[in-house]
Amino acid sequence: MNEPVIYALDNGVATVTLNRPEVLNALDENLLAKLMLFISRAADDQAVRALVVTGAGRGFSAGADLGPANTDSGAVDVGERLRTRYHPLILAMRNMPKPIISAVNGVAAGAGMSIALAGDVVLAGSSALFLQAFTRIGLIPDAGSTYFLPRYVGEMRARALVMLAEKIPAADAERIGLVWKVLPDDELLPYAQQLAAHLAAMPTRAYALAKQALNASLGSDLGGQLETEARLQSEAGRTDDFREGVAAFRAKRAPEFKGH
Ligand code: LHQ
Repeated sequence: MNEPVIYALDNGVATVTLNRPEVLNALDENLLAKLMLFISRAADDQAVRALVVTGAGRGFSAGADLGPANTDSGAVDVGERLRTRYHPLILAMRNMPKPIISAVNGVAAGAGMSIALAGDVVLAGSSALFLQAFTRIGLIPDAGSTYFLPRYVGEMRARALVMLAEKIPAADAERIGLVWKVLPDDELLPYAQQLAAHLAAMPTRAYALAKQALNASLGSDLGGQLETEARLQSEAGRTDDFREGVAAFRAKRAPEFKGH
């Protein structure tokens, strides 16, 4: 049997590939369990300093697997499935103490789109599509989509994305702020890995702390957020990488960051 998720580590970059291409990487129990395992491994492994999340084949992920084992009523309480499988995953991605690049190589639908949006930098291939598929099958957006969408694209666009459930081409996704950059399809993965390699050579601890500050931002008032920045900056100011960054600046040389 094929592995539903492939994990590869190269030079500080972990590439996590969803691997059920015959169903556009639809998310079943097995895939979700493996994905969670690899995300946790990447979080804990000091050798990993940046991640790329992508899909095998022509899709990123078609969202929750709609096969009978996953959706037949009576067999599954969707809310419980979310709590046990999706929420730990989305939280682990947001709290990952290293940068995550989502390389959206094809359709990202439903909870597959939520997973893509949980990355820090979202890249898309030019033929990628984003689809809030949920209401098409009588569900509401989940796995973080109602959190991410208003924050990324604003309230009005979020509502239209959810209610119209149209396929949004990559170029439009970039225009409305769902995507950082669109690449030609065949350049997407090499670019994502190059960008991740760059991030892996940067001050990893500072990224972890910056993510904490950004995670806190939208639920905070200005005074509270300033205090959060000061608290986290105290920690950044004590890292070897901060000392190295300043020393390199003064010596007019390139810094050599260690990640701590
Ligand atoms: C699939 C799927 C799929 C299984 C394509 N499952 N096989 C829900 C429930 C439980 C817990 C938690 O959360 C959720 C939240 C959600 O994620 S709800 C949203 C679920 N996803 C969808 O509703 C999307 C369903 N898929 C589609 O609408 C289309 O497949 C898209 C627009 C993604 C792609 O269309 P096409 O490019 O035309 O491809 P296709 O439809 O021909 O799909 C290719 C194959 O993949 C096909 O199998 P087949 O044997 O006919 O070749 C599909 O049946 C299979 N597939 N999505 N979610």
